[in-house]
Amino acid sequence: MVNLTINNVKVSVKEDTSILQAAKQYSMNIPTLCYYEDLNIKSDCRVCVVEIDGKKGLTSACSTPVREGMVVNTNSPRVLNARKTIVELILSNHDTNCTTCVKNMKCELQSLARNLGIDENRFPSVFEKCDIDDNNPAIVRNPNLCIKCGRCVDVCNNVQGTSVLAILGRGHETRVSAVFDEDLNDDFCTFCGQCASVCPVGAITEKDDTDLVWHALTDPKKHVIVQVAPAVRVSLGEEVNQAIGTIVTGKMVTAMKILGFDQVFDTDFTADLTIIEEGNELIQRVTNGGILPMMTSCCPGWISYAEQRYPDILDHISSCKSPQQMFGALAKSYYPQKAGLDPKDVFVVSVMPCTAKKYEAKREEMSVDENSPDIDVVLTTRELGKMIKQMGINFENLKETPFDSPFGITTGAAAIFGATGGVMEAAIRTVYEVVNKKPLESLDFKELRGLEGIKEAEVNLGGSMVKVAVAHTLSMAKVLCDQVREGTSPYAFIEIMTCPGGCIGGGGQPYGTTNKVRQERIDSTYRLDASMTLRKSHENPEVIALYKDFLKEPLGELSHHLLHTHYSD
Ligand code: HC0
Ligand code: SF4
Repeated sequence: MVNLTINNVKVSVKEDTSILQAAKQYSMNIPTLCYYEDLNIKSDCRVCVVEIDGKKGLTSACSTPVREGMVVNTNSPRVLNARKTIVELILSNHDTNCTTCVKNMKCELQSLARNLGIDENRFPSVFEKCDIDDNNPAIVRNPNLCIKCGRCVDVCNNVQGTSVLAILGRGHETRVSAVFDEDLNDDFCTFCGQCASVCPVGAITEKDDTDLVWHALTDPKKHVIVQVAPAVRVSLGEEVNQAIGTIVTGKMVTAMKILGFDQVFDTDFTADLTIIEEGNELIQRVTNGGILPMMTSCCPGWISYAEQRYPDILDHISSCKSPQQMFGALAKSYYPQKAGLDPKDVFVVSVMPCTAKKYEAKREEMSVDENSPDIDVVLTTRELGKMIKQMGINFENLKETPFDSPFGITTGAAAIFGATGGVMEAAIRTVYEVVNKKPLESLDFKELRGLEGIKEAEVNLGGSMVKVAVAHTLSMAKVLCDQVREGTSPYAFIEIMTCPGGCIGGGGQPYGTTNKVRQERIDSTYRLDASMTLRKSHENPEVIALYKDFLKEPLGELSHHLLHTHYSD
């Protein structure tokens, strides 16, 4: 352990801890605009400067490890003046029209300026307005708000390995942009939104579609229904002042009824349906000598990555649409039939933890009726939080309401879809029992849970041991894809999720998502699973009824028409 003094407090921390982390462990937060837990950026913004006894200049706390006997002052007049000067200089080259900014009240620069008491800037403005890049279906990039902290570049390059964003130019010309200064849409963007998730200001955000939903909700001709993804119920609470990981399912449904949705349905229902279709597809591929390993298809960031970078392995990807799109297809076919409505009057909204779902819903093959998309609008968890606040709902005091039928009964298998490894675990629970014709002894596949980059397990299917693997983040997906490309993959089935931690860490989730937050959301997800009476997709009675009344059989003609798709290179 290393002993030192920070702001007159004697502290003792592990070797190689940075001054920033040491202070944090003792409840003293040193401000920063570039440092982000889980990322690898240091000393870019220099807001975290501190004074060290015996040292002439100021030192950045994020990049300096503690030393025995060090005496640190994080708030001396010299430090405060330097910090204030740095922030004033950033503000002098920034669009400071805060009230119209999407990140108003959630902006790290704004709250830092307020904490430093910057009422007036001592430096003249050198800000020049440039064009906003909003050609991407999911992400908007506003260079007028960028502070060049480098977080988005780091997450895009190092976590996702997609290298779409770069810091270009020098000196006054320095800027963050898509490589070659192209539009974000022209490059290899996967729409994952991880860049938006870590941006400290409003420079990269999801496309805000809340106005489209308000408009539909006030249109008397529209029957507006909404589906909510598995990961939203363990994260929406953070948007409305609940503790991280609070499970808010019932209150969330009530809030959406107050917002004016005619029916509130659960994407978990079509997650169960996906397991039936995808499970049967796997069994068919294994027994008929089909292409293996089969890879999951429910994550649109992964699909877009595969289409761009691994066009030669697209045959490995399951033909199943994602649960979001299976819901959309049923919402524009089966549902209006059952509810006695004209499909043209049904307006379908999704609430997803994901920005790439906005892109998925716009893909042209995602329409039962070629003139209109199955999903009309996709909102992120953050956008739903915004609507709840706009409506003035006191979330904490809401009563709980169950989801509506016929897409309301769900299982624990579907609940865990939102965590990395969850889709695989859900699939194994069903495939094992269908193939082996006996119940699983334990439903919990602990080796597939947690934040390890790649996880694997073995399952006995019909007497032979079959290997499966799970990867999250695209840099980890690349490892498994390279094996598939080279023909060396030892697996029969692979789950890939684009975002760190799976959908619970999606690009549309509440800001401040770190590994600690991811783990809490994951823990809630498995608590939810353990608390449910039904924990296997093939035991969902509403799914069984859907096959009986409408689809007839898994992988049947109607299923193929509505629930399956193809990919293009
Ligand atoms: Fe996910 Fe999904 S699990 S991708 O993360 O499969 O977004 O939560 O809704 O569609 O169900 C996201 C989450 C979903 C889908 C489901 C899958
Ligand atoms: Fe990179 Fe994802 Fe952002 Fe696209 S959305 S620029 S892939 S981090």
